Amino acid sequence: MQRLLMTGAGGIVGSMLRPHLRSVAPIVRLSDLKDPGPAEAGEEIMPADLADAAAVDRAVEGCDGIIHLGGMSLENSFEVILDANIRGTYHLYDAARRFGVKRVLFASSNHVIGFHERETLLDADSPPRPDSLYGVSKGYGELLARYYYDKFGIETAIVRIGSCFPEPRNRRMLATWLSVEDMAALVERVFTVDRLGCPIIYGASANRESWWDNRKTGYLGWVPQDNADRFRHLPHLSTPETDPEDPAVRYQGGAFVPAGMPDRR
Ligand code: NAI
Ligand code: 15L
Repeated sequence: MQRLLMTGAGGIVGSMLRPHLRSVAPIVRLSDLKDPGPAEAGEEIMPADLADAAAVDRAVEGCDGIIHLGGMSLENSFEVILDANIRGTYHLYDAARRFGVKRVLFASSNHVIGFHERETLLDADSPPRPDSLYGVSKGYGELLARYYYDKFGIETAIVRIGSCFPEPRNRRMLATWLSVEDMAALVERVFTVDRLGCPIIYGASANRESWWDNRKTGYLGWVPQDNADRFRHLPHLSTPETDPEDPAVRYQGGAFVPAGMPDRR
């Protein structure tokens, strides 16, 4: 691969992943609404609003692979989600089709399945149970990825990311945490494996507590190495959760589950 596009490059995951991409492609094109900072050797900066089809075309043209992180990453109004995640992901895939991009990593989310209870072990074939409009929009992105694979042969790794942050932020993340090193190892597998197809992969480290089973994607050879347990001693992670019947504790989506509907813009 000669040129890899990463959308959402200025965000939390994009900023952490950026230094790990040198070994994946000689040229990395970084795109976002916001400034991801100056280009380093082997990098290009190309701002684009995902809602702007022409801008997305410019970002995608000339690239061989895409890591699609850009978009609204939390619950928000339908209008915001519509532009960033629904229109934006369509613009990205249709540009990929027209400019001949063959492989994509789509940052989906655990909030596609957030209404499953924690004691239910999920795998790639578990039914979606979104916990938010945000989760619904990621489910749409997953279907779009599947459609562009079946119809046009564009391969996508659909990664239902758990919680990708430098450290787990709460007790729930002892199960959902994904270290950037494990994410980078997944990126490497996605862009080097001979055949990718269109798998659904749960993006979590090898945490002792686990709600997700990735055995159906064992062919990728991705074996996460990190474990959130090394943070368990931290005060905010060692305090027991107060009420096991609290929906934020009972369901996999955590605080997204009981959160109210966002106001209309
Ligand atoms: P983030 O919010 O820090 O980064 C998203 C980036 O997308 C931001 O830099 C933002 O400027 C950009 N963006 C938003 N709307 C845009 C638009 N209309 N056009 C162009 N760029 C736009 O989110 P984070 O945490 O880095 O997540 C990256 C991706 O991974 C997101 O798609 C998120 O939904 C997904 N994800 C992240 C998880 C995590 O734990 N960090 C968990 C599950 C999914
Ligand atoms: C997500 O999808 C969000 O983008 C991220 O900010 C976290 O809230 C994460 O899920 C999570 O569930 O911890």
